[in-house]
Amino acid sequence: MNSTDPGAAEAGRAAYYERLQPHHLAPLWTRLKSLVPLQPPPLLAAHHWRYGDIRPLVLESAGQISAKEAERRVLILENPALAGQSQITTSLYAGLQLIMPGEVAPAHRHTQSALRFVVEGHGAYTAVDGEKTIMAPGDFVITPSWTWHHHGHEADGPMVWLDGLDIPMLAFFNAGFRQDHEHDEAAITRPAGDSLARYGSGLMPVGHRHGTLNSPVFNYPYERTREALFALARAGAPDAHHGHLMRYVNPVDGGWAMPTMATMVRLLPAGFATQAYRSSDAMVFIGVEGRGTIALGDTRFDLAPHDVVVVPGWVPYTLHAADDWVLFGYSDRVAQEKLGFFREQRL
Ligand code: 1HN
Repeated sequence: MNSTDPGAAEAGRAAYYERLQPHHLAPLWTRLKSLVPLQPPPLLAAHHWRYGDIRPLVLESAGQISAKEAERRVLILENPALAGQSQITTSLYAGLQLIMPGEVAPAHRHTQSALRFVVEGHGAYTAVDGEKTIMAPGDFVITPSWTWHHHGHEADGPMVWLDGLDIPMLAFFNAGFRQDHEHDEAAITRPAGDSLARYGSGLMPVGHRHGTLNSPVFNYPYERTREALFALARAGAPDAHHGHLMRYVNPVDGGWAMPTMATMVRLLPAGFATQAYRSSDAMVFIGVEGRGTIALGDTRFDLAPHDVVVVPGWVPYTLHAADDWVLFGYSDRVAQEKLGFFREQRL
């Protein structure tokens, strides 16, 4: 090969690469810069689901299939850049689940963890690991990995909640397992409110030995969350980049409530606008109360309550509250932190 002739060198390399293929070998040097990018490439689209637009379609699903037949009657919120992949971000899943009076979504368990954020309705319950909790709008409920869970609805009217799961994360590790319970309803072994009394009241049983990375509290009622947020707003100024931002906490160790999904809620007082912020975790937001705007570059999403927005990681965004605005969010931040590569920047 003539090393001074670039054309010949190129042809020589191409032939060499072809001879590598049957041996299942590949040259790193053609790929290194994309394998190890300077910063996260734009794999996700930012997107806004207006609840007012999609609610009729969610309710219509009740006429299409029962909760029992569906197992979980859910419309998946798919990132437009990941169509067909059942993902809202590269690591997370989101969906809107509907349960109607008298229905049961049968018991199963899986290694994927789930969170619920209640959107509308009253009287439905979820049972997790032997305890039922009646859910109300704004409640944040967790279903830890490998815990039996089913849902039921013994009151009236449709009930809708947002499901967040770490499905793509488990798929990445190829560590997904599921087991279907032999009965539609798993046994209830503890009274409603038991875990909140034991672990969610600033108290804990002496000698409690905790065997999981999840919070032992599995329903964080909105009534309490709201009271805390508004008390904070009365007590002091909001953070310039976040507003009054709080995370749901595991009372055992003070960490996040779940090991794979970070969950947080914030209040932005009416008229307040944040400074730009970015972080390496893509965020899924859902409006709770009031209205506000999420702005990324030239894109502005005006959020009504129950609207869902996904913001890709490392894209600067600002929040602007039209009213006193409560916003729930989840991301894979907790996993990124534990693995040591989470980044954030206040701009
Ligand atoms: C699941 O078990 C639930 O328990 C919701 O409500 C959504 C999406 C994929 C796989 C399992 C639930 C799910 C899910």
